[in-house]
Amino acid sequence: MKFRNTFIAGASAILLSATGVAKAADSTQPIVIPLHNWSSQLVMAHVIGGIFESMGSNVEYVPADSQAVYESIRNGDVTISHEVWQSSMGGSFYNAMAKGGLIDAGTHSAATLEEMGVPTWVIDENLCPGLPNWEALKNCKDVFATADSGGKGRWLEGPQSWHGTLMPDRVAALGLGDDWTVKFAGTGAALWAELASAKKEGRGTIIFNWTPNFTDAEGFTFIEFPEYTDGCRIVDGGDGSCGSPKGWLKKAASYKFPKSHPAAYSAYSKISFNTTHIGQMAALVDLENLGAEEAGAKWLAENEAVWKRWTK
Ligand code: TMO
Repeated sequence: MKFRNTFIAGASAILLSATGVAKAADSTQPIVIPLHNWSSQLVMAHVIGGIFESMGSNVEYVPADSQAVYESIRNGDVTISHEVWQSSMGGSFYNAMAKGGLIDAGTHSAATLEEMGVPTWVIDENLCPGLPNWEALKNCKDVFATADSGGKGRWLEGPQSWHGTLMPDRVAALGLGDDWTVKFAGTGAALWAELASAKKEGRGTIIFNWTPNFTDAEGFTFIEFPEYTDGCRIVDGGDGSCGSPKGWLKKAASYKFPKSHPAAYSAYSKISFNTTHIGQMAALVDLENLGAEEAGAKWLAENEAVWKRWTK
């Protein structure tokens, strides 16, 4: 009996590829996928998890901080990070890579921007003449003042876990500190609630936002700040008076993933979502009010032509 069990286990761990070369099968250990606090990332977690499951892999989801996750991947607690946004996460990603244990598993085709901006109707109605040039902000703090902003314009940043003091640093570096104050939203959903209420009240609002996102379809205009250059941020030794980079969106993985799950890793390395795909994923949650898991299942069912080819 013992011999037979060992034999079966051994036999099932070997597959023959088309070229006739023996290949190890994927481990039955779960692939650990992190869950962060914005909608496309949560939906894409379930999309990618569903792709892995369709190939026979086991998957586990864990809530994770979007900066600390790269260290968790390096340490082996998390297997992948499927939305590495250059502007907000590039630093943590490269720091972990330099220490060893984390690999670059490729780049999505979507280009990204994470930046302050206004709903486009604010520009169409000329609430702050000169926008989207940032210098217009020097003359219209009153249009963006709120009950909690102490007479200054309110610059509504996302949750502080996304970029720390990047925006307060920028406001100070651009000499806007006397007129503008940065407030942090508690959640991504609070940003969308603010967009909706500002529109209803016909009141100007400036929020942190990004593309790809569901707001691309509604019209959102990013403010044009002094151009980003390598090293311009305070964390990188600069004075902080620059905007965000027009960036990439990468996929990170544990260096062990290609060996533990060769087939799943091969699919993962081929996954490339574009701006439309990512906007759809966010919209399923932020406009259609689905849960992330349900949204992921719906997206997979409606887009087999996009993802099935990556599993082959
Ligand atoms: C990382 N994010 C897309 C929320 O800017």
